[in-house]
Formats: sequence, C-alpha cells, structure tokens
Amino acid sequence: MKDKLKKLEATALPAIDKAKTPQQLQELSVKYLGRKGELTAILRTLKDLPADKKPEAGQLSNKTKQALEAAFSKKEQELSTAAVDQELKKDFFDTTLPGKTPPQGHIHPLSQLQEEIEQIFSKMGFAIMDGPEVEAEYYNFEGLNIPKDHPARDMQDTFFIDKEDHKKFGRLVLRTHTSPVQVRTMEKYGAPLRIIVPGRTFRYEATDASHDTTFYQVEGLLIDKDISLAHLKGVMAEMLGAVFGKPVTVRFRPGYFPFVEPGLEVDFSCLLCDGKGCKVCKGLGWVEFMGAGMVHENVLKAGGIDSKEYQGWAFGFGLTRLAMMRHKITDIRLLSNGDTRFINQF
Ligand code: FA5
Repeated sequence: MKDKLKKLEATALPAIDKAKTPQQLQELSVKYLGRKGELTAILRTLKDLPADKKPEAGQLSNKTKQALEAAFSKKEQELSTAAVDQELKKDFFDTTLPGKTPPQGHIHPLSQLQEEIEQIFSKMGFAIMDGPEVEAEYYNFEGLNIPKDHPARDMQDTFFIDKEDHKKFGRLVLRTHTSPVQVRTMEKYGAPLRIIVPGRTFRYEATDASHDTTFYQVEGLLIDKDISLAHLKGVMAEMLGAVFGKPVTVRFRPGYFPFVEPGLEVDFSCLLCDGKGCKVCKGLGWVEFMGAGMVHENVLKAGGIDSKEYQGWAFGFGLTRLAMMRHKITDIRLLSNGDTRFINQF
C-alpha cells in the first residue's frame, strides 16, 4: 500500500501541475479523488489491513490525500488568476489615452456677418426686426407703392405660393426683399422708428455667379423728425468701416424704387484697389452696394404714419453679396451648395 500511495503521488502531482484549464483540473480531481478515483480505491483497502499496520497506513494515506488536495487548490488558484488576467487583457481600456475629437461645426459665414451687422446697428440704437418669408402680396408690393399691373413689378419676379386672393392682402408669395417689414413695423409700432431687418429673400430668376434664387438682405428704416440723407451716409460709412476694419467712402447716385422718393443707388469705394480701379469694381473704383432713399409718403400712409410730421429713409442691401466681397468669393452659389470643403475655410 505504501508503494501504491507513493506511485500515485509521483504521477498525480506532476499531472496536476501540468493542467492548463479548469476542465482538465476537474477531470484529474475525478480521476484521483472522485468516488471511483484512484486514491479513493486505495483508501478503501485500508480496512483489510492487519490492525497493527492500520495506523501507519492511515497516516500515510491522509498525507497523500492532503498533498493532492493542496496541489489541486494551488493549481485552481493559479488558473483562476490567469483567467482573470486574460479577461482583463481582453477588456483593457486605457483611460489615459486622448479621446476621439468629435467633428465640430461652426457658424456659417453669412450668419457670422449677420450677427456682426446686428451688433454694429444695435450700438447705433437700431432694433432688430423679423418678418415672414412667406409674405402677403400686399406687403411685398402694394404696401410699398407697387400697384398690381405696375411695370415696376417686373423688377422683382417672385414665387407665388397659392392662387387664392385674400382680398386686400392678395396672394401669398415668397418675399422678394426685406422691404415688406417696413410697413409691418410701422403698423405695429408707429413713429419714431429705427430698425434693421436681416432675412432671407427669394427671386424667380436664372442663377449665375452673382445671382441666386435664395439670398439674404438687410433692410434699414429710420423714421423721425428732421431726418435727411446725410444721416444715411453717416450710418452706412460707420457700418462699412466696422465690417471692413478701415475707413470706407460712400457715394449716392440717383436710382428708382417705387417705395422711395428720391431714390438712390449707394456705392462704396472699392477696398481692393483703394478706388483706383480693378477687376472687381470693373475699373470704376466704386462697388454697387444697395438701394435706398427717402421713404415715399404712400408707404408712410400705408404704415399709418403722418408724413407731415415724420419722414425718414430706408435702405436694402444684399448680405450675401457683402459676404462675397469680404471673403473674395467669386461665385454666390458656393455659399449655399452645402460643400463643407468650401464652408470650412471660414
Ligand atoms: C431691393 O430689393 C430693394 N428692396 C432695396 C431697397 C430697400 C431700396 C429700401 C430702397 C429702399 P434690389 O432689387 O436692388 O433692391 O436688391 C437689393 C440688393 O439685393 C442688391 O443690391 C443685391 O445685393 C441683392 N440682390 C438682388 N438680387 C439678388 C440675387 N438674385 N442674388 C443675390 N443677391 C441679390
């Protein structure tokens, strides 16, 4: 029996040590210590030994059993630590690594310019107004002294939204300019007024490098007592100087818009050639900028303002064209075609 136990220990201990997985270890445990295991079989023969041999054989058996159990428990420990290590390696997450930067958008160059212009005019005491993009025909035309069937309607071809004629207000149109907000604001707040209206406008026309069907304008309106065009010149020089970061000279030429009298075209000195003449200003030294003029008395009347007591001026310029000039963009369509390679430059 002594020999058998020694032999068993000599084969079992190295076998346990070599076990690579918990399953292998379990199989060995059944093989040696299980109900039908090798050590169990030897222990069963203890009872058949003569009484004087029993104590020694009993002690030896216990030692072997303890040695095997100790080897099993040591191996079990080793394997479970290795399994945890393995698991940790698999799921390892280095919290010190720099994170992935999510793509970040930015304000569109047109909105950037609009915000700046709003701030410049706010400092001069102008309120920022808003109006509907889907407008009543009345506010887009008749209220601005452009009666139905008047040839001046051809200056701004529009998109009609419905055919229904809403009596005085006419059909619904996509506004062709921000000027409809003039009468809307006069009706709501009366005189005096000092407002600008930045917003989106629409025209039914063929597109090219400087014309789009959707573009942005900024309307300006100042109504008070003793207002002259000299105030307009000062306000425009102030705004353009702030936008371009250097002094800008403004000039007036006669122009026609049915809602102003007298009407003006306003130009500013070309900033690229300092007024000497270049490609951008077509050799003129001046850049066409906007329409303006003294508000027509019919428009004041439509807005419910007494033209004997109050007068004022209005202007409307293309915000999109101003942004083009500022960033030297040669095609207006680039600003709205959604190409992020272009837009991310600003
Ligand atoms: C008007 O829209 C008048 N409402 C301006 C006005 C307001 C005059 C108040 C008097 C008093 P005009 O059609 O010229 O005017 O347009 C004004 C500006 O809008 C132009 O100078 C130009 O910068 C811009 N604009 C006009 N059409 C387009 C277009 N298709 N694409 C881009 N910009 C345009």
